[in-house]
Amino acid sequence: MAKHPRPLRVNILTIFPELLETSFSYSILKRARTKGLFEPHLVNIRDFSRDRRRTVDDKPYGGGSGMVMKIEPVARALASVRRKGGTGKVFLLAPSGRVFNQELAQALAREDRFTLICGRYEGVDQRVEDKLCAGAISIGDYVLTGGEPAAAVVVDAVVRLLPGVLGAEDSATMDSFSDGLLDYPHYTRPPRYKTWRVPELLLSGDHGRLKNWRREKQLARTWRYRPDLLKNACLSPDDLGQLEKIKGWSSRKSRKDGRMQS
Ligand code: 9D3
Repeated sequence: MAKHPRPLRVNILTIFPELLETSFSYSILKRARTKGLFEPHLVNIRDFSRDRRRTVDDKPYGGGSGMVMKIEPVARALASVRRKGGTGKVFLLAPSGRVFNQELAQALAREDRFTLICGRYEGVDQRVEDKLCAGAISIGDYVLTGGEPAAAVVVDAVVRLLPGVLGAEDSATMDSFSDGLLDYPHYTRPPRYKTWRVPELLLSGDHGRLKNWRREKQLARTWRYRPDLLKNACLSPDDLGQLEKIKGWSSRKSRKDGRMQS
């Protein structure tokens, strides 16, 4: 851990700051704040509306259903952040953005600050993304009611990567995921719950067989749930042999279960 870790400052523009406050107040994120490693700064976009009703949305040009978030309150909220030390890179959270992943989380963890804008309604005036942002970020192919849960996801993934946030144990664990495969299954006591047993091999203390078993489970899970990951995974000749066996098992199983033609 660095001697003088500088906190990561994350500014979040939203019309529901309370919704995000709680997501930074538990567990590892709470500890990161206490340790001075993470400083969230929530900005209520509505505070930057100038009419009596604190309006932040309006009807879309060209018609259509739903409302669009206006640019002025967002631009003024950003300007206020700029006056108080700067925004860093600014991202709009939107379903049409670049899909968030671990690589982007790592890049953001290297910044000293960044700013997220949470959209609401059917969308945000496009000039916000085009003129005020470095880009737009989506967290995946499903429809949320707004950008706030997405901001909570981005912040969670980034903050746990900051030096000093996780213990040395966890950091070592992270290395074992860098091969691009899914994790192996985990078990703890008791060895038998009702009739459900922990795999015998895990109780045996045979480290050689344990290592092979875990690797095989990683490969089998990845093949089953995320075959797309195998294209970029770091695989040894042994892994490739193992994988061919797994594929054989799963195609025979599929025929047996009637999920395949032949
Ligand atoms: C049919 C048009 N809809 C786009 C899929 C409109 C729309 C739905 C939901 C526009 C905005 C939203 C609110 N979603 C977000 O603000 C959002 C989001 C998401 O819905 N999915 C994944 N990532 C994100 S980041 C922000």
